[in-house]
Amino acid sequence: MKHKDVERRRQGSASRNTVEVKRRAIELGFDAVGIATLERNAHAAELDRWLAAGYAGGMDYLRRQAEQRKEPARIMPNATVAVVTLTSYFHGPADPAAVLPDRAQVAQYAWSGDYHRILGARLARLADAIRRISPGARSRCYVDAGPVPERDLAQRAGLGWIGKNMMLIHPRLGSFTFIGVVLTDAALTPDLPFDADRCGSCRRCLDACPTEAFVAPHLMDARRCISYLTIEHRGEFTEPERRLATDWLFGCDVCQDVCPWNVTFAHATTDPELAPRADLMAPDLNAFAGMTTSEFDRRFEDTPFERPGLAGMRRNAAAVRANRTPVLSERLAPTGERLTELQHRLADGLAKIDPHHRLVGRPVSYRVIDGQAFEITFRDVPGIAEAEVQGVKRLIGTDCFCTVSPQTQEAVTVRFVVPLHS
Ligand code: B12
Ligand code: SF4
Ligand code: SF4
Repeated sequence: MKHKDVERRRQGSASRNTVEVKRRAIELGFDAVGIATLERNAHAAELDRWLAAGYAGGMDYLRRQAEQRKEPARIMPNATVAVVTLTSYFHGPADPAAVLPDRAQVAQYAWSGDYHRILGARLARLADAIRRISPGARSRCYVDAGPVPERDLAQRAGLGWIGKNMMLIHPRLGSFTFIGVVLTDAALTPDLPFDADRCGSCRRCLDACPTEAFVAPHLMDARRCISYLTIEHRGEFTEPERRLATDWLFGCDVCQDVCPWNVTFAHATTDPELAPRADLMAPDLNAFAGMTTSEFDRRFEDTPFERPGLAGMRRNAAAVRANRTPVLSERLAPTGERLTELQHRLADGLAKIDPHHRLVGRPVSYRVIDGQAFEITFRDVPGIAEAEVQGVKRLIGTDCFCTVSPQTQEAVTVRFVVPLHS
């Protein structure tokens, strides 16, 4: 047989096998699947710059794995392609204002049992299917573990683009998805990369981040990211870190919650294995303080809370509690007792007049303007009623004025300015 015919046959069988592998992946419950080549990561230089700038904080494993992330072909000998899957874990728009005062917010990806186990088992079944479809093929499965550049591979597999918030966004599923990868030496036909950038001029995610963690589009200082602080950071928080953690007990969804591709297109998942658990969606803030390790293991074994462990969850809960009590910044010290008194009044009063957490738990900052006035700014407020504004003014108890300005389509910034001279 001529070389050309052999090649044509090989390609024919590769594309038949590819169709079959994709069909099987959807049957197994993945929401989307694509095939990526393993050529050098087009964003290798960005990864180097990111690491060199120190933005990875204490995530030393990212430094150790950098060479493989840049050259994914080095991860598994003889691997030729990555079968990349997306699984939506979106449970619909979350309403932080609905979280009760003694409960705290958790990022949606952690609302169900451990995705490493659930998707790991699904990927193992997909690897079995690949072996059956392409006899003798060897595979390795990864989900959020190992030196795999998952978002880059997903983009290369045609599954979406990398948004300004660094999330892989699928045009139909949005960004609340887990990426799963099977590296394999089976002969499969790669998809075309998703080359379009559908963020356009939007920058909602960058503006909404409560900690200003984005240095620029596609560039995050993880040390300022609530997700890093509450999940990956080891040890106690410093005072500035504690403040950055704001009102999140575990992870953070703000830069995804505001994204139009989630707001408009994403649908809540019906995946039974990813059904939300009430004890994970909004845990009792006070439960962790007195919990023993064995109780924690019994209740949260096989959940994402295992990553920070009991010590980390205790630290996070203490930070949320402290952040719900407005604290004057040190910069205000010279203005003395009057401000301290105002702070106490706000701390005690807000909890009572603001049961829906319009202001309590929102990122808050304080500033003295020219030694003349004291400005209190609440960000990410999901709307505020005139009665609530009047309530705060009464708490402040002295002449002050309030401005409410739009921050995003869903959130406003509320400022109270209090004259200091009288
Ligand atoms: C370390 C890590 C984190 C860190 C750092 C996050 C970050 N943005 O890098 C922290 C702890 C902060 C984190 C947070 C979260 N994470 Co995380 N995380 C990872 C992990 C393990 C490695 C990512 C990494 O290498 N980061 C370093 C950066 C530099 O690399 P990168 O993110 O791959 O980015 C590449 C591209 O952005 C590209 N690039 C750079 N510049 C440019 C410019 C342009 C124009 C383009 C197109 C591309 C591009 O180059 C980079 C390097 O190759 C991956 C799993 C994995 N193995 O990949 C999960 C992963 C990225 N995380 C995930 C999730 C779900 C989250 C959270 C949503 C969890 C939460 N709710 O709290 C948040 C989201 C925060 C955010 N906006 O990114 C998912 C993302 C799924 C998706 N659809 O994108 C992943 C893929 C895990 C999984 N298997 O599902 N995470
Ligand atoms: S996860 Fe939260 S803190 Fe981190 S970048 Fe997104 S909005 Fe900012
Ligand atoms: S919020 Fe806007 S800029 Fe950010 S990822 Fe979504 S579309 Fe892109």
